[in-house]
Amino acid sequence: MTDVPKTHPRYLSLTLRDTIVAGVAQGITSVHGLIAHGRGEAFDYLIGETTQPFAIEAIHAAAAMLRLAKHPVISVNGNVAALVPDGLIELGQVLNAPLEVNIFHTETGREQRIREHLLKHKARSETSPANVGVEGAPDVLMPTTEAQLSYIDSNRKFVHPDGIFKADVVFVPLEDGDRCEALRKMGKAVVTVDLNPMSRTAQQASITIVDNVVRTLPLLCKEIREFSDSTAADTVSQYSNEAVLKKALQHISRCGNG
Ligand code: PTJ
Repeated sequence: MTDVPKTHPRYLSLTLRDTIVAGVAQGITSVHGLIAHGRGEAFDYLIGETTQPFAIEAIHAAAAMLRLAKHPVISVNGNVAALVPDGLIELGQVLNAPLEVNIFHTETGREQRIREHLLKHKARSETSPANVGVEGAPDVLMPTTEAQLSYIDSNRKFVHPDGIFKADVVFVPLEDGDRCEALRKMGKAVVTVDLNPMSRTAQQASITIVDNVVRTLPLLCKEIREFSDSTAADTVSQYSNEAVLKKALQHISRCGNG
């Protein structure tokens, strides 16, 4: 880790950089993930590096949708595994949902290293007896060749038959676009977290939380815990992703004007 003093005005942002760089060094995060992170940083800067009201609105709807889901699944790539392993596991616990490793950039052994990293953070696996007894710990599912998504050619098409393949709602933070479109075409709802409100994923998801995933996860877990099922269906039906994305874009353009 670099020696960034806590008093540095950009301490948090620089610490996150260290975390993602460490992810690459550990072979969890793709080197391409650094570029994706930089893109995210730029949008976070424009957003004000805090969770804005349009993100709160989306988090509220996402909590309702995930609470109502019959088979929710949390998709994990190399960036989120490095940035928020504990947050992903907490989300799996509150939803009683599995985590599924699914990466875009194919690299030998990276999927396994992500799995092991999640297990170290107390996820569970049939082949990891150490964590089997951990109460409520989510399972980690791996991609297979037995189940494949339609409408997609990349490595992301390989999924687990009991995971993303049969999910009704998929939580897909920091996505590259193609899979979000494929999942929607397959009739699944997609909740994403993406700092860029103009990305293809942001535009195609059912619910887009325009916020940094490190700020979103604790808020989302808290909302899910507190949500009343009696109001969830109304929250989902009244939500407009288009309107929320418009608010995010308006916020960004106001920042630009001064
Ligand atoms: O591990 P892999 O191989 O699956 O690769 C993961 C990345 C993220 C590299 C891959 O999915 C990718 O290339 O993604 P993109 O197309 O660069 O899109 C990533 C999106 O996430 C961009 O719109 C970024 O602005 C956004 N983003 C980056 N960091 C964050 C973020 N959104 C929320 N929180 C962040 N910390």
